[in-house]
Amino acid sequence: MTFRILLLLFILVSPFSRAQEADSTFLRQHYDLSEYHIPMRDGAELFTVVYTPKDKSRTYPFLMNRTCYNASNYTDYQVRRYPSDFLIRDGYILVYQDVRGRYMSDGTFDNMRPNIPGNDPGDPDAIDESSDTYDTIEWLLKNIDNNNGRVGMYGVSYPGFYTAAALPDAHPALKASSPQAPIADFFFDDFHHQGAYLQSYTAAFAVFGYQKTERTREPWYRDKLMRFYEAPAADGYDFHLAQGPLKNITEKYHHDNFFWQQIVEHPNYDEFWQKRSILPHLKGIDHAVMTVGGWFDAEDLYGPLNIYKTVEVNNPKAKNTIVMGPWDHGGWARERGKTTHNHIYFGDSISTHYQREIERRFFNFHLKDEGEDTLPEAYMYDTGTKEWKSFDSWPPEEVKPLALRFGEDGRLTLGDAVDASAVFSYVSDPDKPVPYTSQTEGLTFTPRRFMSDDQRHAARRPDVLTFQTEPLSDPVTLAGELLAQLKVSMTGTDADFVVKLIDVYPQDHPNYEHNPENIVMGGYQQLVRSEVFRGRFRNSFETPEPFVPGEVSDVNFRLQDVLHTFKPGHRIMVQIHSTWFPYIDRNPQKYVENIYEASEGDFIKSTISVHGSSVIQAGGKVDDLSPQPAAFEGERFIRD
Ligand code: PG9
Repeated sequence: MTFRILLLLFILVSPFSRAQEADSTFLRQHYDLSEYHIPMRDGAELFTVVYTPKDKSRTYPFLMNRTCYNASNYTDYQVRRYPSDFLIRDGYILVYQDVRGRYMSDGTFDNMRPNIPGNDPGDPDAIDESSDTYDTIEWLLKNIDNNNGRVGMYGVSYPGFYTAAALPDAHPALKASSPQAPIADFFFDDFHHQGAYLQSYTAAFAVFGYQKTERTREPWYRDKLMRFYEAPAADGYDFHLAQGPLKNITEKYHHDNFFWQQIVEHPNYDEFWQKRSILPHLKGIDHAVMTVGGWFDAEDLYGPLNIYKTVEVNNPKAKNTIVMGPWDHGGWARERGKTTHNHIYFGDSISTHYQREIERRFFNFHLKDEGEDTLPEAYMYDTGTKEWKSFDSWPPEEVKPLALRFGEDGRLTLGDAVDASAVFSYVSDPDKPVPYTSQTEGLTFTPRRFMSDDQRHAARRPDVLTFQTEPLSDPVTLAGELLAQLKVSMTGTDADFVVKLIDVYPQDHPNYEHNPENIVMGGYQQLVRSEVFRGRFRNSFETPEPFVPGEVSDVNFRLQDVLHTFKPGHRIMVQIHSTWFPYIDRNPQKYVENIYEASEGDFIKSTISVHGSSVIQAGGKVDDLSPQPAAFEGERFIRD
């Protein structure tokens, strides 16, 4: 195997650190390890690893992590940072379970298995992640000694989804849930962002698109994953551009991948996706929920923000809180001493602070009646001032949205109306797409680093509109939601729109001390928030529509929330463009029914215009003018 493949496997099977070795030693000294096959109501057995404290003088709550990423990774006294060292030492019954259809568990895997409302233990056909969790908890309470009758759940990423998926019709013993970087809806998280496909995820499909044929502790899809890495590719941009249309990826890499086939067959937000969103089912929750996310999470940012907001709206009885820190995907579970994203330094031991002062207190209070419930409604990190801030609501009710408007000569103004008759145009060429990173990177398993990356490479391109304020005389804090309200026209009949919010450093800004790549910060254009929107969905995610050439259309879409203070001397910048590669697949810009089946000849240049009456609403709670994803529940479609 080449070094690259070994490295990928090493990344997939997370490396041990000294701290983890310490965990392992402590676990061996203080915990007993057992493995079980727990029967579900339909007879399927789910493989479950359980660590029980040796000290039988007291009882303990359960702390459960349900995963599609191999519970056997947590056996042999290796728990790999899950949960934190603090919780391990406080004493819990630690539970790790392969979800249905994965590794050592029985059954068929279904990505984001649809929730079936209600819970009838006597109905072996109504199976979902909620019923599997319910049956598991019932079994644990009856079969594991020294438990105190309470259960906590946590999980990062897909396991974060399984934590959220246990919330509807939850078992009464479930008292504390912490969905962390949870997926809420694969049409808006991970594989898609608002209908556009993340081409940077192409390799990841191998992990989720093949059914295993037996109980196994090893990845059964490894040969499919390696298809993607056989030919070393130093430059992911060139590699993906050389693939041409997505249908070539189907033929070359994913011809036998059931999940990829589902993606291709469901390019619009139809029942297939609607049934897999967990958001419409987050009701009837009456226990504590702490949702955790990272402001620089390139994989699941829609999920934590929308799960928190949906629980808040639908469940007045739930003790519902959100924590958002300066982390990338799951960064709070790793302590590297100096907390940085890329090379942007945020402070020391921020993950340890979170683990010790936030997460540990949350579980100990709700599962052991220890300590006090001091967590605010929203504990959010300001990525500009680099400090934690507490809010009584999120988005903060006291904040009114600021209007960012576009003027001639690349001016961005705050609040003033500018020349609505102005028109800003660029020629978007899918054969020369805007790179999504300033660096050359190889093939990613999933994108990570770009979320605070320098944007000067894009600002210098003629197919990127760039607007910026004068250097600020006073600090400007954007706290809350972002809505892009674009008025657009084009010569083509389809287009994507990428909007970026950027913090421009003064030319004389010093370099960061902790800066191993020696990146020059003078004039740095730090990405604060970005989002893509596939314009065909501007009126409905279920029913796409072509644009009429030359006709001005409204394209309104949400970027994910921010908490960022732009300091005096800095500038606020907005960039707008229509390709973002290979993070996002290329829109042909000639409307076709299904972009996954587009041919080379469908890809055309298009002159795209953004009109001066466009505006970005920033901060607080914005008018939600973006198309609302329809909710499927039972036999009825519930439209917001
Ligand atoms: N964000 C993680 C992921 C999902 C699907 C493909 C690749 C990564 C996760 O949610 O586990």
